[in-house]
Amino acid sequence: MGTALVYHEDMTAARLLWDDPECEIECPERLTTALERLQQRGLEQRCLRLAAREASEAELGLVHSPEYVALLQGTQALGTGELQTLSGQYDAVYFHPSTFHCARLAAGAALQLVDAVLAGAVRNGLALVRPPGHHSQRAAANGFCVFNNVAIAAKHAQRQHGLHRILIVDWDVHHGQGIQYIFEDDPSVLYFSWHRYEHGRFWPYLRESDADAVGQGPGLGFTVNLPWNQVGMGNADYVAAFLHVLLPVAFEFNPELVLVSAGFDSAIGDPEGQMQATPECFAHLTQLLQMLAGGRVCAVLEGGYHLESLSQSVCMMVQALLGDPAPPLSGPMVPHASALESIESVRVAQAPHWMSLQQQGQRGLGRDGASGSHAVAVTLNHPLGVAPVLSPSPRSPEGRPSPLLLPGGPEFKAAATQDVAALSSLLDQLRLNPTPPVRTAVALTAPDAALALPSDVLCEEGSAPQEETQAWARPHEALAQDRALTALGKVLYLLDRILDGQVSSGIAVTPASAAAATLDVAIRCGLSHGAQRLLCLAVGQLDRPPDLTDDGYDSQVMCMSGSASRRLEGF
Ligand code: Q9C
Ligand code: ZN
Repeated sequence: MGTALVYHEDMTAARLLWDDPECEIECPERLTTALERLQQRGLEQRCLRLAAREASEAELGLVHSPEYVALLQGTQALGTGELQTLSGQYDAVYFHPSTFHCARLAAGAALQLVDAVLAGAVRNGLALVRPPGHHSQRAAANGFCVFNNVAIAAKHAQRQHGLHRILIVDWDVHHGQGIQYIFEDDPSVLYFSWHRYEHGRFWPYLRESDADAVGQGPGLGFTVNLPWNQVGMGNADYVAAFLHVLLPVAFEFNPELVLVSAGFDSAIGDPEGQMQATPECFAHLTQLLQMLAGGRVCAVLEGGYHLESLSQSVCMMVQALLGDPAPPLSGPMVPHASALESIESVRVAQAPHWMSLQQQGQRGLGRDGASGSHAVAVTLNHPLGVAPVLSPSPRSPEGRPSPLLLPGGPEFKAAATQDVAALSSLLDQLRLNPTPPVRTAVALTAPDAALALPSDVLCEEGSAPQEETQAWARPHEALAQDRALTALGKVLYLLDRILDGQVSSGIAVTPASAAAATLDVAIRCGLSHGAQRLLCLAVGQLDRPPDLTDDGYDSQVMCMSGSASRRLEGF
């Protein structure tokens, strides 16, 4: 189950034929630069390449009026002066003789992607398209958008594939009011958008972009607007928005398909958005979305006008769709006060419609333990992502682990002032750390084999085909006499494979009585191999908390358990 990349060179044909500073940013290079970077990084080659087709008149008619489609068809024969006059009848739009063809390809690309995912040919994918779609309405072009690609794809998924619940995540920095209007009374399509709003003082200046616009009639609660009232929102703000607004609602909605209006004008460097989120953030957002709808995520490009930031963000998203680990996020991960206010205002506005946003709707986690076994998942985080060899990373003068981009430090300032070189070198560093050949290893002995693991978890092979026959099962058999030692052997075996870069993550099973002791050793093993910071997460009950008091590791380890969380002294 792979990742589709839908594209057609013809979509680079439309371009601005007269002087208009507002529209010139929507240029053909947006597509060519992003595609070149995908090829450079070897990502395009790992995708299933699909050539975009044109959407049919009937398909455009799922969203748009016949008169509007006919008007667009007529633009193919117009001269430059006539095109400019017609463009002037809409807000922030330009037409070119090739616009109709490009816009039909853009909508058709979204349809092909949805068809490929729902037919099971691929798990997910990205349609690289222009013109974008989310501002366009039943009978109006708007904000560079001609046909509403994502809305058409959603209607198509309902009509042709019988879907009942579709989630649209619009992370473009502008409000996709076109999508909102099309589905505002429809409870089968949940529309989430965050957008630069500045209390209504940012384009498109709509009252209905605010958090209290929650949908209408049967669609009440199925429109979720998160307005950013200040510029400069960054990784912490975006992640907080996902964790505290989108994901609770989305899990409760339980979509069968996720469509992403993937605009990257919400990334650092973009002249429209003026936000600060780094490209890696989009890898994390993409990973989070893959927890929904069985991983059926169809992304369609919307905005994104800083060519370098756009290309890197697109690469990050495709990497995450392909299943590669996401690079760590830089910065202090503290949301802005204004972001928290916005998030709280959405939660208040949506609370009547979603149990997951109601305090009293939250239940304590029940005890696991039907099996009496304990799964120990191990993930090591390195400042540069998954590094084959862990080495000590530099520390700041205060003696704390140093993130890649120090707030106020030179790299951070360079990025903040849109210095392309800083972002490039960041991404270049990431290329030095290849994705491990095995994504998830499971160390099992015979009695554990009864565990019902998804078939694609076991020994899933990565991009290096010569590794695929390697046997990961039954490690350290010499220790088999003692269950606890066997369990420890399995965990250490996985740790070794993670530390030498062969495996990204792993699962081993230990008896509940040995879980804490196993963790004690695993933690020491990880730290002695050079890990700087280790998070120990216990889901369910441990027989006792891990004991780290005697050898000075406590400042590098944070332990959290399902029943209580303990932040160790000095961390
Ligand atoms: N400086 C998309 O991103 N101009 N459309 C706004 C405010 C219109 C953006 C002017 C921006 C349209 C798909
Ligand atoms: Zn936008």
